[in-house]
Amino acid sequence: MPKRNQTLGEFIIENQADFAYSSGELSRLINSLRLAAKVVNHEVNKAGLVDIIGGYGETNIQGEDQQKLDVMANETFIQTLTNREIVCGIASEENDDFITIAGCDRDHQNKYVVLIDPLDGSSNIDVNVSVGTIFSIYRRVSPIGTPVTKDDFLQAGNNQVAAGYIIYGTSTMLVYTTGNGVNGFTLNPALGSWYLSHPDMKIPTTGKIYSINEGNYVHFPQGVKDYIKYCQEEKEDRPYTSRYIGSMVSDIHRNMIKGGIFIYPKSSKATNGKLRLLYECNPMAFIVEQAGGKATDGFKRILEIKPEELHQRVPFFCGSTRMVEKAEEFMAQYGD
Ligand code: P6P
Repeated sequence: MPKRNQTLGEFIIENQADFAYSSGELSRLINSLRLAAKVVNHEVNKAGLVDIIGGYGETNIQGEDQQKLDVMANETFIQTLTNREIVCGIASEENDDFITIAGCDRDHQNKYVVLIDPLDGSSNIDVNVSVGTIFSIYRRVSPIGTPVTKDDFLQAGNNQVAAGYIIYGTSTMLVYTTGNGVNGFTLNPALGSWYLSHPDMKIPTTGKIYSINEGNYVHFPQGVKDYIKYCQEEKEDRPYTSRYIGSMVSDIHRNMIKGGIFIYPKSSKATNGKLRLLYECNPMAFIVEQAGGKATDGFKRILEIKPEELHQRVPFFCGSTRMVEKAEEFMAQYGD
């Protein structure tokens, strides 16, 4: 049973047996992510003081303007994971293709691949709103000691061995699962240590918060429009409260604690929605399901979707089970 205020290091050692197949590699992998998170946290928190805020002058494969912190975070996580020689491949929102770690085709026996959104919500950076990092970890499916292949990354979300997010907010938290529940650790920046502040996190089965960008209302499927009106009705348990930060990690973290639903649906402007399956929806879905919640594309479970492309997008309905089920009822009336 997790002990409140245990450090992350103590927690990992105590729960080593929980890491499926792990010969300590997964523990070392989580440890390297927490080191990178501290570096990124330091940069994010001082961004206002140095010339690191603002555009990097280039765009990523998503066609989004890369923010300087995006690039810094991406380089930090990739370098830390590479230096520690724990993984054999990395895929990132900021990189067009996956990265093969040198040596994984001969020297070392590394068996994990990591998929990462190094700084989610980066459009909020310049306005000082919380942003986050999201990571997803799989065992490779190609033979150990050979170069990684795209199939190592295009695995359904229910194959994940671990997933987590870091939220750089009023405090910095690392929230992750290895398939045995969800635990949240808060960074004490003075000591550089992470403390177990949210043991065994469970999302409320229902809630009163809905998170969706209603600016796109006219472009939504009818089922989404009907659900939004349902949330706004004057009834015994409604209207709900609308909260939308524009940083998925922040919106979902709030809903994890208070209960709620986050929806980024498809629309006539974005026929598969905006969020990426591999390094945004799958890890968040794994975490929310492990906390007792639900995550679908409005119809089917996110973790059962077989990926076709590294950067593919999916519609995303995620949060308190009862709320996701109610939204799905409206979606089912129209079938798309
Ligand atoms: P919109 C941030 O860019 C992000 O990927 C998610 O973190 C966030 O939920 C979404 O996009 C916001 O998108 O179109 O509502 O601004």
